Amino acid sequence: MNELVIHSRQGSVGVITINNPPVNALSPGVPQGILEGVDKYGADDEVRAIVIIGGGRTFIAGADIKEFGKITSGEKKRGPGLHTVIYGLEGSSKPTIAAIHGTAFGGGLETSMGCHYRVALVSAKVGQPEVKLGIIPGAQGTQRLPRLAGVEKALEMCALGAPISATAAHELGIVDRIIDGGGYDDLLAGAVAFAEEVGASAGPLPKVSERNGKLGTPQENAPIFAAARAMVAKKRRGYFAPLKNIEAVEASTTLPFDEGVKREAELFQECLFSSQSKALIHAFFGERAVRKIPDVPKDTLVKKIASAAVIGAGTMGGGIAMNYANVGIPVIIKETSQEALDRGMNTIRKNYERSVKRGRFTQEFMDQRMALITPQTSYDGFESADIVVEAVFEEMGLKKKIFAEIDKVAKADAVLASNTSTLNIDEIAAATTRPEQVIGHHFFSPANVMRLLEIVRGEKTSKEIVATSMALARTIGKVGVLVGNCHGFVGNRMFGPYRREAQFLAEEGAAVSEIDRVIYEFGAAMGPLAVGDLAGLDVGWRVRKGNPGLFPEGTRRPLAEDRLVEAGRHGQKTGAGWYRYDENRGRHDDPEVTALLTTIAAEANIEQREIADDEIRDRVILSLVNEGARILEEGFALRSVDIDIIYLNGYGFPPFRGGPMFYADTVGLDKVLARIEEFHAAHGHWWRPAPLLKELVGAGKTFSDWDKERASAG
Ligand code: 3H9
Repeated sequence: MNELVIHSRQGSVGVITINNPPVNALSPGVPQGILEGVDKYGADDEVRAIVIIGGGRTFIAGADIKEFGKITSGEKKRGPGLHTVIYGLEGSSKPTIAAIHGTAFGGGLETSMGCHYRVALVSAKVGQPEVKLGIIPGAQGTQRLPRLAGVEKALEMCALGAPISATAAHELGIVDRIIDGGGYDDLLAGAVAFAEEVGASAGPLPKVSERNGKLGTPQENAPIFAAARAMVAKKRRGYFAPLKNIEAVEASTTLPFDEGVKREAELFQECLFSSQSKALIHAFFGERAVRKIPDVPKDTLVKKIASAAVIGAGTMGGGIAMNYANVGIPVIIKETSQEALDRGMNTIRKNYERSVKRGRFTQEFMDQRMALITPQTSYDGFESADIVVEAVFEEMGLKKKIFAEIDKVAKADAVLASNTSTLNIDEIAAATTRPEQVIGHHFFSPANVMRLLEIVRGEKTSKEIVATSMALARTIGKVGVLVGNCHGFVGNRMFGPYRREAQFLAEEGAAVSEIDRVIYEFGAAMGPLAVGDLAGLDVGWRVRKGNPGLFPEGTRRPLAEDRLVEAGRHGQKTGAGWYRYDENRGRHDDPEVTALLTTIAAEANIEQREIADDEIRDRVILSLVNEGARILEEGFALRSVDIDIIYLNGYGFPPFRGGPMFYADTVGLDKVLARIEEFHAAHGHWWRPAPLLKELVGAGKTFSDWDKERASAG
């Protein structure tokens, strides 16, 4: 026995408890500890059955993902590890029972499927989420799950990775019994009782590997696999692993069990070494890394947020209010006129109704949420709100006026948040007598859907307000990333160059739809020009007009969007922008735009030419990298992975590329720098290479190295 796995006895039942907090991952030592338990109780005449259970809050959440990097870097060899355990559990002469609470994910579910039986608490979840890490289940999951749940369900679970409830798992035949009660003790007692029952009965033990009844015939399976491939092509465009998951499950239906396991191992290996898997694992750990703020210790006081108030019932304000209501926090929403308030509440209601229609939740649930939102035109009740979020029009004078008002009405220790997307948070904070309580909460549209929350720390923002905001982000289901106070913060500051380059390319002769196609094929949800049309071209136009300093004298400035806006083409909402839109918002190339671009080029002396796809890709994507490197160097983002998480969750950057900074690491920073220098020589000012990029290339380092060094330094 090692300390990661504890062996104990409850009467005639041997209990193997995994003790590897926080999630009982199958780290080195855990598989061995399980196997030792199986061997020990197998040899013990007084033991009639063996229960395997997770200590703490969960069963086993899967293989230890940290180990994968060691394998792909060559630091470690992949051994038989988990397979030996699974065969050991299945081959045991005494019944083996997995007792599941929390999550049985990945290798956890696979371990349980090596057992003869599975019991679970009703609150438990099971799943094969490996695909989200760019891999397939590599410990027989693709061969065992179809044998228990049937081919169709196994395909869905492996190719999409969504978990299912214990109840659903019971109905499908994955779980044999739901244990009454809600706690760990109930589970253990229920599992031991079950083990005594099966331990007392004679007869052969059921082995999942021998259960072929649900595998279907080739005729039955052909349309199922075709449908799965079509579904994946639609829902997971550009991803590698979903297709490999389908292939592996298919092997379970065409090959004998052991051969299927071999095929699974080959496909697992192929996926594990893919760049997509590395990118998705980077994103997994990145999402957790961004929670760590070096100078805000874990024990910093986090204020309890039990009530909220939002100022502004526009699209953003309404979405923000929904976030609070969705997690049961009562929220006041304030507008200046009854009419604007009614309009805002109507939008909120419609959003909820749409979710009810789609079956995402019940009418009752919607009614409860709506009841938590109090619309009003006064500041009544603000004195007891734990957080006040301002979400009014993006105009400094107005924001300052609102913050001065909030200062008078909000309770002494309330969090005062602004949803500004570009403005100086210190200037806003200075309108109050308590700048240490002011912080930016930059939500992304639609605020009730998008996962990103940029949390903008002002010069005087207190650590408590930072810690509270980070915790609150999780409570309302967002990925909170702390950023510094610069124009556009991190996301929008980088988005400027991204869209600027797209415009420059169009002015230089690349067709509008070609620019968007290249970036779409790179994996983005939408190309940069189509995004402009969706968001409204007038938004950027207003920013440019209001900030003449953005394009200093002597630098090239984008001309096309200003001309489009001035011609009344504001994007989708006016039926025309970069494209022309039909009544169903269908997008069409517009010769008028091509003609306008030719005119602009002639007037501004821009040579129009054929532009290759790789130039389009690099000019658009590497503009993000160069600006990201500057942001890092200036300290407005804590780590390069923070930038990646912002781009993955707020800007539709393809997850399988890991974010712009990780993508640059993957390409090789020397190659990235060479390309940027090439663009600098050809296009001047905007492509000056970021000094940090040069420094990293000089030292032979990556952005990930930079993050690691910063982490170990502080
Ligand atoms: C697999 O199983 C392959 C197999 O087929 C076998 C092949 C041979 N490994 O998310 P949290 C860490 S692939 C290592 O904040 P929650 C996490 O980084 C695996 N570390 O908690 C964090 O660390 P820190 C398939 C892991 O309550 C801490 O635990 N399984 C792992 O919000 C807490 O995590 C999956 O993909 C891991 N497997 O959510 C499941 N899991 O505190 C991945 C977590 O230092 N995990 N950590 O930042 C999850 O989905 C969630 O963690 C879970 C808990 C839902 C379990």
